[in-house]
Amino acid sequence: MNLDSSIQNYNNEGLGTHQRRLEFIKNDVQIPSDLIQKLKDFQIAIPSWALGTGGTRFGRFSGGGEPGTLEEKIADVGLLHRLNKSSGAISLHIPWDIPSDANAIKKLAADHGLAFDAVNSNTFQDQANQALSYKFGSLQHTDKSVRKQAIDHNIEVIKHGVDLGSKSITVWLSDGSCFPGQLNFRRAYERTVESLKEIYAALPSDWKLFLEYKAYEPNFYSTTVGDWGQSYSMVNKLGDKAFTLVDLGHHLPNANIEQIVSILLMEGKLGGFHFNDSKYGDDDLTAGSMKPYQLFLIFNELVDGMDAKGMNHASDLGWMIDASHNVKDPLEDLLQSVEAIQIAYAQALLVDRKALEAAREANDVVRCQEILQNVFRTDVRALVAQARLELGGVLNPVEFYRSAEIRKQLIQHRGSKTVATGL
Ligand code: LRH
Ligand code: MN
Repeated sequence: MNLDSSIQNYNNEGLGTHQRRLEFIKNDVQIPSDLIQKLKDFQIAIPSWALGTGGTRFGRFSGGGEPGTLEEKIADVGLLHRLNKSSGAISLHIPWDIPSDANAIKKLAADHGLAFDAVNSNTFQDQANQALSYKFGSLQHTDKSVRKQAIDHNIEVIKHGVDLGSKSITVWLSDGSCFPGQLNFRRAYERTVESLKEIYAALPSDWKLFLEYKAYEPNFYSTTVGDWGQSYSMVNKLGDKAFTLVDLGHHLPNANIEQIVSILLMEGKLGGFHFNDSKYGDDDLTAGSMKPYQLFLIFNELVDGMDAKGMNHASDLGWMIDASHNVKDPLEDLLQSVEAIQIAYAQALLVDRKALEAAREANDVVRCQEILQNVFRTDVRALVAQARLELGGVLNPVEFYRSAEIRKQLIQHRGSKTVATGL
């Protein structure tokens, strides 16, 4: 039986239960008339570097059937999109995923209904044929020729992106220092901005540059683009096409990420997200698996802030996942992340903003919490499933993925030893 008909059969079996659940929430909650359409338009890009098993310095436990080529990675993202109809883009990492034939890759992606989101440069590793090392940084490096090598790499990444129809580049710099005294912070900052200006100058007119900050790792004393303030101050020096990218795992413990998001958005310098979750460091875990309330609070600020600026929820920010899978099937993990993000967005669309603002202006603290937590405790999964169903997707993607034994089929086709490039 082909995939389409097994999906049809699966949905038919679950339709009754789904409609009861949908009826229940429709009777229980005031659903904005455009909510389902907004969920259907909301597409989340899948990272090309998170389709295999990740690992840590202590070990890597492959699950088998991993995509060994860019073509197989596109097929896997295409499969995710076929199931949830919400993963309509792939974000490539260069040089892990250099397209051998850009037009062929572009066509293959289009056949799977996929576009190319931000391309990612990599100056945090030394490639085999690389002349100069990034051991002591890239755009911050004390040696001008190392900075030039890193600038040229980013410009090359932009070229690959242009060939694929991407409209943005994400620059994450591992640059920093591991010990007190090692680095002149001001020089490192100035050299990084000077280098970014050369990359910015190479941006096509309709492109964006996302500068991703991170508190620590792989440097463990300072990171030159270490927090939202450093990234924000740098992108302001670059120009209107430069924005800050928020990776949820890149903050120090207890950082108020939803507040950071609201300010960057208000300032017009929020470019997009790398969604994941974490309990301790940059754990790159499933979105919504540790702190689902924080994910909801972030989307609550996003909907409020984007509506205040008349922004288009689906297209005005970069919605991307950045995860690494140590113990879960990568595709199941990604399906769970997309679901958690859609749920947080749907809940944020249900918040009665007029009532919330009135309670805030009245300093009715209890009422403010009641308004948010009533929504957070509302089960919106039937709404997310309805949006999927209307796009021809699966009622419950993870359950279907398992019942169809898709990983088993991938292992039969690809074997158990294939390794996907990436983290
Ligand atoms: C750094 C990071 C960055 C990517 C890498 C794969 O921690 O979040 O976004 O380049 O992971
Ligand atoms: Mn990231």
